[in-house]
Amino acid sequence: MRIGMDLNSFILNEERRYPSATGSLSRALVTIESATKVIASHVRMAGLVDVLGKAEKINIQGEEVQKLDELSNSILIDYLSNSGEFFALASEELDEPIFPEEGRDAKYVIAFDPLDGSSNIDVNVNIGTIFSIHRRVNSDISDFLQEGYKQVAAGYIIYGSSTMFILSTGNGVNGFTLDPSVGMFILSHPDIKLPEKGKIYSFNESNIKKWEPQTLVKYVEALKEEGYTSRYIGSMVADVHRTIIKGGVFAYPADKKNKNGKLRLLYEASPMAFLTVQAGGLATAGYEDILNIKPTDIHQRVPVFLGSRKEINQLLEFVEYG
Ligand code: AHM
Ligand code: MG
Repeated sequence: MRIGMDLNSFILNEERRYPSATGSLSRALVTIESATKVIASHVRMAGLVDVLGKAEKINIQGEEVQKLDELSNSILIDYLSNSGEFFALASEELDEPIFPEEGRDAKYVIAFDPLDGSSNIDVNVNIGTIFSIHRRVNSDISDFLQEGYKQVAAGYIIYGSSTMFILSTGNGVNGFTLDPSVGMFILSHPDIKLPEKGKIYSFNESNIKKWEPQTLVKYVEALKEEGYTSRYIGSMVADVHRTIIKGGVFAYPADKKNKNGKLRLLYEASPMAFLTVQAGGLATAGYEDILNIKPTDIHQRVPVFLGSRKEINQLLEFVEYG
């Protein structure tokens, strides 16, 4: 594995490590790569869409202007369904999973958040796509209700000052940066490891009075005493990306209003927990490791605390869950 290798070559190299591999997962990942490159190109145009599409919401090519999150969802559904590599698709944007005709013999199911942090589009802040792949087992909706530790692959694409693809197939975490001049993701961050300890905490502190349990407040006070600084973008992909690179803690706790927090287990918490743990960090809901939670509903929410080992262990000392 060398810096500068492109994502496709990397995926094929990984496949070679498993002589019995059929190439299905590789094709699945390449499909995600293609779809997200298309999304990235639309994200780059986001500021112009309203301007170009003002006339009756029809854009310059005469197409109807779709909201970027809906568009991202349609692009992913289109690519993933047609690939024939997925038996079922579950999207944060859809009530029910899709079982594409082309995927009836496929080996995998995929859950995804097509455009996370979409409230940030209007202000040109980073947003992203998150995905989580499990093996097909029962050939029904219960295939999405497998624990997070059983993920075959997980990743996110961050549409930021550059576009990056962060991927784990259970063998560490690697980061690829899109080189727009050639349209390829290039390995720029091999074998990402979270620092044992960071300097940043990332919570929406405006909810502090509502947090449950309230012992969390003492935890954040302790971090402040220790000299931590605060960063909160409000795009999970961006906040988690910073946490994975720089260490520290990202959290979305439960609160009086959101008894299970805000973030979704399948589309957000579980893939991000998989990546964090693969990068040497920890990810917990407080009462249980996120990767050990067996989902009961495809849209269920869960409290999220993830980051460096020091901060998460400290959190577990402060916060008592009954
Ligand atoms: P979304 O799926 O509607 O975009 O919501 C998820 C986002 C996450 O990206 C982010 O971590 C969180 O919501 C921010 O929530 P809040 O504005 O309550 O702090
Ligand atoms: Mg989301």
